[in-house]
Amino acid sequence: MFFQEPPGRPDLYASDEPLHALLRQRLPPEVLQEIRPQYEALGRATAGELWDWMIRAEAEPPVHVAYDAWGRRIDEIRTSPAWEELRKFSARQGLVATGYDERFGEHRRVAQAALLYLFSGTSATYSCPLAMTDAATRVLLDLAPGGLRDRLVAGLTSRDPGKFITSGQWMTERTGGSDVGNSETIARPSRIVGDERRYTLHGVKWFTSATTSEMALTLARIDDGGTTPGSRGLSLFCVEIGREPGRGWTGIAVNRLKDKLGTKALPTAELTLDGVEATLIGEPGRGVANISGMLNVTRLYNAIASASGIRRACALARDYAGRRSAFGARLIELPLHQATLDDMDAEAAAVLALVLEGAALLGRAEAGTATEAERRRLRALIPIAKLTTAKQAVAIASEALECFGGAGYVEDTGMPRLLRDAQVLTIWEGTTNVLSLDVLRAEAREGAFTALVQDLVARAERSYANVAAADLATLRVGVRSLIAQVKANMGRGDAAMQAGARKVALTTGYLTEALLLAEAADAEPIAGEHLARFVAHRLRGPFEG
Ligand code: MFK
Repeated sequence: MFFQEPPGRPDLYASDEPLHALLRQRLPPEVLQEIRPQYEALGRATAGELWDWMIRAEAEPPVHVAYDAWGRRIDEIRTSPAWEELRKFSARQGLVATGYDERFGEHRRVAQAALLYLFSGTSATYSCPLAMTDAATRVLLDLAPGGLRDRLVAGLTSRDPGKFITSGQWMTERTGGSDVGNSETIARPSRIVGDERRYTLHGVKWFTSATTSEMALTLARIDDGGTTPGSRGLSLFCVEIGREPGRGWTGIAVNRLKDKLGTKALPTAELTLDGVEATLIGEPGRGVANISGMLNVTRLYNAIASASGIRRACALARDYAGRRSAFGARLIELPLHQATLDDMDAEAAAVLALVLEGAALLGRAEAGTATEAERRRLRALIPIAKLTTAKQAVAIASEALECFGGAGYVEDTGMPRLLRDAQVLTIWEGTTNVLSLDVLRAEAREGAFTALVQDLVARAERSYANVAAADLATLRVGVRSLIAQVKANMGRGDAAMQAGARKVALTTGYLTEALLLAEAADAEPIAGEHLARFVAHRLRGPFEG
């Protein structure tokens, strides 16, 4: 009797040639030499303990216990022991800490992004609490009063599992996840402690991820005898969450956990803030602007999670193709299946190239070595990278399920999870449309899109080794068409600009990926092959050669 051999557990570092090549291109040899053993260990973990914890954490999703047996409100959120193992692993590997490690200078974010890329897809979305922890660190370092900063940053960036803490980010309210300016939560002045202005918060936060964290950043409207409507009335606060065993949370009630399509291991809750104390961060009324520093980090993490999910999906599909036979051959030997897998790998390489460019620019901006043009380019690149890679993550996850045939649609193969977990990447941290409009605003404020396009023009005009002339010609035409499209939209007025923003953003994302692959091809011919495939299936029309 025939039984199909299941897919194996690929080591996601050892087999990732594009990653090896891009890291050689992006990191100085001494940095790469220092951190490579960690990449190798993480790769082995993706085939070992991370895989086990991921399966277990998904099988034991968080449970909200509102009351104890005697009717006392306890609001415990019980997560799997495997979720705790993922927390400890993250600390030991310095997944947040590496982004602040001065030893790596401007390369810190690339070094870190590669770690996160190896981790995210096999982490049961533990990458979400890490994203918000990292982003909170950035905001506290940039804006928090000294006392608050000193109390929290050491824990957020600790490599010691006993000291490592995580942060949530509570932005979404019933009035809107995208239109944050409608937030209803009120902040009432309470007291001053040292250099900290404390308030009590009152309202409902509708969608709070990583709800088991020790702290959270959130927005509220200061009420000092009256409130200011809209986003100009919002201020940024840090909540240090107090929980007493058997007595619930101090000043917060957990209403319920969300029943989500995917990210099942990740606790996401509705909370009522009922007088919880919080510390003001930055100027009153500058909440949206101040939390934006956080959004830039979490959006990069989102793009990294997309790249990681894509890579995992491709690796599983390829592994399986070597084990499954049909039509008298292994799938890997069938030309059309082989071509499909090659196209998927090319897309994975393109996405990774974009993500590492975002990380490189962020690292330079944070280390103070970015030029003014690079800072503006980063401002546009982050939303474009987030929205483009998220769409690609859904497409590739769907393709990977197809590579498994019916098995890809059956829960206990683990494959459907790839698609469910990818779908959130287009939604949280700003939907495709919201981010496309963000690019328009960033252009209006600081010429961010112009800086990005200027860089694309310069890249398209260069010559490259290992890139076919026809492919480079397609990219040159693509950049010219993009500029023409933007000018045409501008000429038709604001509504046309908005209506066309998504197409412009996605086209820019794909062109950036392609031109980054072209650069990688200078040193690594394989990148030129990936580019050829990527150009053929993403950037050429269906009837072009
Ligand atoms: C796997 C890892 C993934 C991580 C998972 C985390 C899970 C968390 C679940 C969530 O989804 S949390 C909620 C995420 N929510 C969002 O992402 C909100 C989406 N909406 C937006 O991004 C809107 O564009 C925005 C709320 C920012 C619009 O609000 P406004 O009030 O219309 O803001 P406006 O006027 O555009 O900008 C206000 C100020 O902020 C301006 O500064 P100035 O006042 O100085 O002019 C802007 O320049 C600044 N700003 C806005 N966005 C910025 C920014 N600055 C820098 N970067 C940005 N991205």
